[in-house]
Amino acid sequence: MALQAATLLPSALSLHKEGKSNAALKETTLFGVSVSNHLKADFISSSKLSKDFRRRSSLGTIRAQTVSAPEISQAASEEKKTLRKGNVIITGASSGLGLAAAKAISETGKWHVIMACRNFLKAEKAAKSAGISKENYTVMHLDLASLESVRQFADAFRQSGRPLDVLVCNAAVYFPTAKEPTYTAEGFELSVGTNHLGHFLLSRLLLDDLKQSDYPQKHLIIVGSITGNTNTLAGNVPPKANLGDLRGLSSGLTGRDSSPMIDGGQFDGAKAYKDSKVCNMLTMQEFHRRFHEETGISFASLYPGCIAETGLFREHIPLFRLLFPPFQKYITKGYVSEEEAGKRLAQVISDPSLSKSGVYWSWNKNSSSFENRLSKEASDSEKARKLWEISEKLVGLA
Ligand code: LMG
Ligand code: NDP
Ligand code: PMR
Repeated sequence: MALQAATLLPSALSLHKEGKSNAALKETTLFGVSVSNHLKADFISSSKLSKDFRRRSSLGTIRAQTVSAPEISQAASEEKKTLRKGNVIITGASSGLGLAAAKAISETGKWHVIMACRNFLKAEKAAKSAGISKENYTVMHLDLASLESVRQFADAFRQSGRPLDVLVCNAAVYFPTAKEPTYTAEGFELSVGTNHLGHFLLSRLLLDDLKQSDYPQKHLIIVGSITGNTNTLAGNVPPKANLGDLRGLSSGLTGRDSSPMIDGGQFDGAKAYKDSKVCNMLTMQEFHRRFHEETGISFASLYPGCIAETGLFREHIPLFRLLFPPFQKYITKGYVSEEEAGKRLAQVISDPSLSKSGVYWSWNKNSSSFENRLSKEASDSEKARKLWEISEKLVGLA
């Protein structure tokens, strides 16, 4: 792999088509940037922002509670109507991007976060240590590697009586060093089973709830990634994503009498993850085509930047975990902190200027969002339709 990656580099440099993306590896910035400047910048970015946020959100609460004069009480109740807290479910909010987004969005004071997590205790602890106020979050159990658990979660959420305004499919697993596949409760290869099939069922089950929302922001967000997009340098680091003709998926990804890989090939953990991200981006677009006009729900995906220190890399070799962050910071310049990535996802959740449907959002070096282009495969509508139909069968919806 090291050799493959190294030999890829010279040709890969000219592959960059990300336009303004912060993910871009530019020849000019590769060797020309002073490392010390970057080190300074990194040290300056502190937790100041979270303190500012907290101050703002507590002010918001006080203002809402102190309105008492009769002439303004009607206005206040009008305001209350429009200002009810939004409810957002974030899967995998117990670490990394999901936790950072939960923190960022709850600190606005305008959202209640349902942290949908497989490890209840870990999620509670994570919320506490991130400083998310009790009244701004609820932890609910969800194990995406079990379709039964997904169904139970959807039922339990409905029984809670909360309206649903935004669903964020964020959780993921990545097994870069696994020699053999592992499986979900229903026997699907674990990365595609969790990252795609679990989320596919969850989104389908909760679509009606989203539809009924009267909130200004009404979104289904599915986190994608640059590594699933072969129109980028990062997407060309082998093994590359490729769903082929979906023959492995059609056979159920069981690895027994059929392949555990979507394209029907040999098991490769890194490829399975990248394939699952392509599924995430295709699914978002298929949702958009089928349901945007009818429901008014906005469907979006995003690449928040390379968050090189999250739990996603927990299964990677220690050397990778050591070198990957500086590599992304100083060489590719694609690095973002969990805090910054969390703010980006929070933007897609609540910023009206990012409410366009069917979009794959990315951010440039100045942290400005833009509508990015997906690779040929990740925007293939015929493949998206086929993926949808096969996935429906696998999760028991058809
Ligand atoms: C594989 O491991 C798994 O084995 C496989 O199962 C699969 O999971 C796959 O795609 C997933 O990954 C990957 C393994 C080897 O990765 C690593 O162990 C580390 C890779 C990360 C980065 C490489 C680090 C390079 C050195 C960085 C130092 C950083 C510090 C900079 C800042 C200094 C501050 C003081 O695979 C690799 O990918 C390794 C490839 C090694 C080549 C590295 C070159 C990258 C540099 C890019 C610049 C290029 C310029 C070259 C030209 C020089 C000419 C003068
Ligand atoms: P983390 O590992 O930090 O977070 C992943 C989360 O998913 C964890 O909370 C984890 O739970 C949860 N999870 C895993 N399996 C399940 C399951 N079966 N049921 C419920 N929850 C589960 O990684 P990141 O924050 O990096 O990843 C978040 C998203 O961002 C992913 O979709 C990833 O593909 C995407 N992404 C990440 C990038 C990066 O550079 N890190 C770049 C581009 C996209 P637990 O805490 O219990 O392990
Ligand atoms: Mg990649 C612009 C260059 C760029 C960016 C933005 C990423 C993001 N990566 C880039 C370039 C390179 N990477 C290059 C040149 C190499 C060869 C040295 C390289 C290697 C590499 C590895 C081994 N990169 C990786 C790995 C992983 O194991 C990660 C992965 O593919 O997980 C599926 C990864 C990533 N690089 C990224 C991002 C965002 C990842 C994390 C994967 C994801 O969340 O989708």
